[in-house]
Amino acid sequence: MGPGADAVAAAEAARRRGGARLVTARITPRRVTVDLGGPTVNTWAYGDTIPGPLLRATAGDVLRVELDNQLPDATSVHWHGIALRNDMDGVPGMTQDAIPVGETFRYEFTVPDPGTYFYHPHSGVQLDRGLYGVLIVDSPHGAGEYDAEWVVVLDDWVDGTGRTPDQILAELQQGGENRSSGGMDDMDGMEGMDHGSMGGSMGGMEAMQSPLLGGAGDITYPHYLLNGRTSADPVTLSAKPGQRVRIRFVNAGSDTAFRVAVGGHRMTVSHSDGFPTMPVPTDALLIGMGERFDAIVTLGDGVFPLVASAEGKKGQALAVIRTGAGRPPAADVEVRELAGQVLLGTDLSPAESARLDRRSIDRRHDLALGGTMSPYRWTINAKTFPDSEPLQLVQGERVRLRFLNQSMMFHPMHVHGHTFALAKGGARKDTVIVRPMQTVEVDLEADNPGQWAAHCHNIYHAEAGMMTTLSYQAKD
Ligand SMILES: [Cu+2]
Repeated sequence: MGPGADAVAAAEAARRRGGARLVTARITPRRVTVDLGGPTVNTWAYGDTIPGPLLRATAGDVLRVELDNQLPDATSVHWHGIALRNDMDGVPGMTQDAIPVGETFRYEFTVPDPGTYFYHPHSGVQLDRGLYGVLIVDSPHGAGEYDAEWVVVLDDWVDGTGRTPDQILAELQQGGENRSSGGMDDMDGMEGMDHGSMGGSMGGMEAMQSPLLGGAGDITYPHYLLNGRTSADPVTLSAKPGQRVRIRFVNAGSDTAFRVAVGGHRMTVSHSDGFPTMPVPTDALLIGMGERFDAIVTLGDGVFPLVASAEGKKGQALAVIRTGAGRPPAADVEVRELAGQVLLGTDLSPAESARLDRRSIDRRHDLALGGTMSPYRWTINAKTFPDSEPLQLVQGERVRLRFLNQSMMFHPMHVHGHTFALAKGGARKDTVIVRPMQTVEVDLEADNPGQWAAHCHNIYHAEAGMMTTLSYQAKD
């Protein structure tokens, strides 16, 4: 059942309310020169800033975005986390043709659910340039109980510092000896490798291990950004002492999970991938690529660092929270909370309103995750996309997906067009970290017909094959 199927239009019609408000925007991806707060880089971005324009709508609205492709390459936009109509999902070769250089494409779809989302290309490794922006969908029933809101977008940055993401992917794929290993198949050859090869870009096992995630990434980045700034010249977030602030965290990184914390404070997690959770206080939060978390913080009086540490890597991004007098923190400030209690998405429970109804499972699919560094190849069920076997489902079914990580690298697995529930009463999510050798089961309601990508949100893994299709079949 393709993106042009009647069932896709019918699903959209069912979402569309009479008199729905139309929210319009125009986004122009193009080459830019951007100051990252220290380094100035030539890169690709959605306009003059990184992140790109903040889009905001209310659940039930129709979002219409004209995408004017001024890049030197074909592109597309994926509306990450939104359960939208399949033909607007932005996956070239699956839901649309790539938008050619110099042409425009109109994305238009109903936004069904409130929450924190983001948009980015689904073309090659373009996401690892400056091409990302946040989409906030407000509830028609009003905001929650907080005084202010901050959007905090995290990114790992290399573009314009001597190599492009495309060059890095090519280096990984050209491979060679002296390679570090993320894949099981390479385990025997790990000892004694020279990890200083490839111009220092590829991490060695020592440098790229996380006690929480195992293999923490394939790439060492020179910079980590918070709202487009390095820690050398960070953004300042201002509020008043005692205010309750909702922080909307988005990890737009391509190969880096971030551990976030606010110095001198605890955070109370309230949402995961847009959907409300049972509130949980924590010192720190681990955010995989493609994941979003909202947390409430009640602010003290003074100046505090908000730190996003590159998990298992060297470096951090920073924001300065200012509610009163005080000196700004140093770029390499150490925040005690980062070493405290760390929450992952798999630790959360859904709020009552986000619980998936109890139902028996109609269909099960296994997604075995594997890979090797040499050759650079990441697989689902031993296949690389587009040679993978599509996973079939039928509208109306309850489907259980089982992610079986058979590699020594973590994979944040993302499913398009649906928000799944972590099995056995876990939180609603669309992206979930699967740790090395871990199995994670998720359930989803097959209620959005079409052809949907399911892939690792490490963009290098996805490009090296770790992607498959959830393929709705016609009912007989
Ligand atoms: Cu992966």
